[in-house]
Amino acid sequence: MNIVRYRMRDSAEPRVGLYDDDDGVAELAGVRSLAGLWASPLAELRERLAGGSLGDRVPLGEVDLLAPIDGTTEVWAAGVTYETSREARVEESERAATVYELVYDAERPELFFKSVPWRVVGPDGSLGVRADSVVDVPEPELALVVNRFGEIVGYTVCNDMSSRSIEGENPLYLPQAKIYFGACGLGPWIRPVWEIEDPYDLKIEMTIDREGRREWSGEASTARLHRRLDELVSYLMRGDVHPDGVILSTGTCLVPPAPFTLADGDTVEIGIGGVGVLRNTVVRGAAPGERSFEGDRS
Ligand code: DO4
Ligand code: MG
Repeated sequence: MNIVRYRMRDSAEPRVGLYDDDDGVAELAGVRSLAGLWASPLAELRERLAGGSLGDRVPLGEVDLLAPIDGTTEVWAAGVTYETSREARVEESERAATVYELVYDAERPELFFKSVPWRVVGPDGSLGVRADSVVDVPEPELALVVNRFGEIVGYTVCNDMSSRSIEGENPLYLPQAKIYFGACGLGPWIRPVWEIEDPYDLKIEMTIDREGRREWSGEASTARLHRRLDELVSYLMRGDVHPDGVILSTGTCLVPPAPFTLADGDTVEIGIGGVGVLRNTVVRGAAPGERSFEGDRS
């Protein structure tokens, strides 16, 4: 079972439903938003999904999947949670390398704000690359869906798009390297927590295709995560509130090495075993005004 946010092709109204390989997509009656679901404790959510009344089934190919986030649910992200990421930051930021070494082993993890829902790019949407950046990569990450009580209720795939050139210049430029139009991909849906046996044993794969050729590919596993998932959530929730729940991306385990940089038209596919595959294309360097607005402020 997967929790989906979607639109029928003949309607602008976002819906919330369940998707199963065999049965297609069915609307969850009476559920108006995902954010509303994250207001229930985990046990209640599970009962609600198991016993919820469902609308007619529609094949997946007949709906448009939307980014699985709405309301005031924010996306946050953890950084330097895999050795691969620590090494990549040290390499890209000669003058400030020690901050990354320190944070990898520090008790408090690096957590940063990533996106509000309307900026999030859903399945098949266009990711952005800043016009003032020269080295850019996608970051394939397991993302946790956390309810307002701090319980992990599901998993999804996040692409934490990053400008390595801007971040590498100075770590204080992190928000500019990480938060801009088209910088956060999310989807294709949410897999409930009770359906994933071991979140520390998930294969993460990423491919980047350019003009019909494979430009880069890599794979890793959440087994290499240097922190516990509940530890990351506990730091995110302490001293703060998330009434509509929160999505917490858990950091990248794959970084295409320099001089690799994304090009306009690249296709990025990120697959996480048991969770799903998120596929997007890249628009490089276009000013927001030159791009069609695909976000959703409902
Ligand atoms: O420290 C900067 C960001 C790191 C990051 O996004 C990651 O490790 O995934
Ligand atoms: Mg990241």
